[in-house]
Amino acid sequence: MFKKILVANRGEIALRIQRACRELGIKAVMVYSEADRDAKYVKLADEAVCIGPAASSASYLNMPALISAAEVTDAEAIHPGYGFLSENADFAERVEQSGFQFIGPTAESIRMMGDKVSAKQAMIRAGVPCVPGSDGELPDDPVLIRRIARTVGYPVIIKAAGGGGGRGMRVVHTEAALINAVQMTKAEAAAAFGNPSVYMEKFLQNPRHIEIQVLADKFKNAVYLGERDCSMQRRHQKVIEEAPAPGIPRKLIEKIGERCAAACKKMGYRGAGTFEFLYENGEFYFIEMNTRVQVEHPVTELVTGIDIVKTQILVAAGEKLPFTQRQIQIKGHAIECRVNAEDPFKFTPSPGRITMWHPPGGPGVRVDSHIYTNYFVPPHYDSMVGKIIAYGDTRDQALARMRTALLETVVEGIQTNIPLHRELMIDTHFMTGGTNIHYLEEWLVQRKKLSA
Ligand code: MV4
Repeated sequence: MFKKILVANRGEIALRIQRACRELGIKAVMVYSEADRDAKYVKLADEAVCIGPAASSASYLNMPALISAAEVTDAEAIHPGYGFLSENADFAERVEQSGFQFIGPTAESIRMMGDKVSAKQAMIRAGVPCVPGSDGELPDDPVLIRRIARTVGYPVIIKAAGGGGGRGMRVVHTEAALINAVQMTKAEAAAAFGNPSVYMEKFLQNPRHIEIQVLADKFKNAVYLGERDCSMQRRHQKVIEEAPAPGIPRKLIEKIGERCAAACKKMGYRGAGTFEFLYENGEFYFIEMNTRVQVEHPVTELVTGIDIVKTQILVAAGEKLPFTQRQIQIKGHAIECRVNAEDPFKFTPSPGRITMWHPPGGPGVRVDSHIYTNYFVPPHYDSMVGKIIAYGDTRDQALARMRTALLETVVEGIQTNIPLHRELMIDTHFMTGGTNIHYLEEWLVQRKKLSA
């Protein structure tokens, strides 16, 4: 096992990884930018290294600074967390070339999944169901593009191979709009991702976003840890996640989960990963794979009892997965509310000093957050300041516990979206379960009208 790991991230996930290290008896080296000097996990750290100024580009995205920090502290491995360099294949490669273990999949896997065209082709080969569309990159010839769109059927969506997470996509409803849309998306993709390659899919109008968590080791063992429903999102930012997904037959989840685990074995995937699907009319359609630990991993941890971050570290160190698929059982229900430092109506960021923080507690309540009374939320990074996760035997119990947790929570000095969460936890459609990816944005439009 590793003796020392460098945590190449900040905020709640840096603290989460530090906690996993402590549990494993591993020393954690924390890195921090000048804006994160006063972070709790920095004060609590075995060792901490300043890696540069506040701007991410000069600190958390600064590869030489991170690798130097690992060298001077004699760390053996680097955990990238989520965001920043976590899905950067070049970083994974440089980490390994510098003699450190990257806690994640191989650079080759990251690269393959980072290119959404090659990811989809790998899934088709592995028997994972995908959204019908172009097989691979779109050709240049307008005649061929129109032929593909007719076969797929309108509406279609044009997506950049280098995109993902909602970046570089365009919906096309008619043949008249097709060629221009393809050209525009290609031009934007070339500018944004340095890769003009685009592909086409049938546009699904009212899907849910369901994702499957996987874990794999270096010996081609792979398991799935059930699913998460992440349909409650605004502008491609998830707001609420839960596990299991309401109303989806267990047998269907098992079938798709088995395919995901089989795909991991076939690809030689290792570490934690997430297969993202759209779910519509009882069918799953793969869209993307994430090769990192995700923000919403706690809901899966609560319903499986498996520590995903600890397992990431174990398998990176070359240990075998400490459980088999048969030993994984989904028990109960978990819901996560992301707490953002933002205006709960306008969504403008609200950084600044937290003058009072009183976290919730009690049975089935977990709080993953690095904040404390007197903490200054820096304006330079993502507005998420923590997550409140509620667990119950049933979804109703998890919801009841979440309502109580949100009632107990006090954050003063900055604005947060906790009032929004309090409203959503008593919304009849959300309470029923199974709302689609458009629900929250439509709900926000209605709320605005009612308040005007
Ligand atoms: C789609 C789609 C409908 N049909 N693909 C957006 C994020 C990226 N991961 C893929 N996305 C979508 N791809 C087809 N063929 C609708 C979306 C989409 C979406 C997906 C998941 C969660 C929220 C979303 C919000 C808008 C659009």
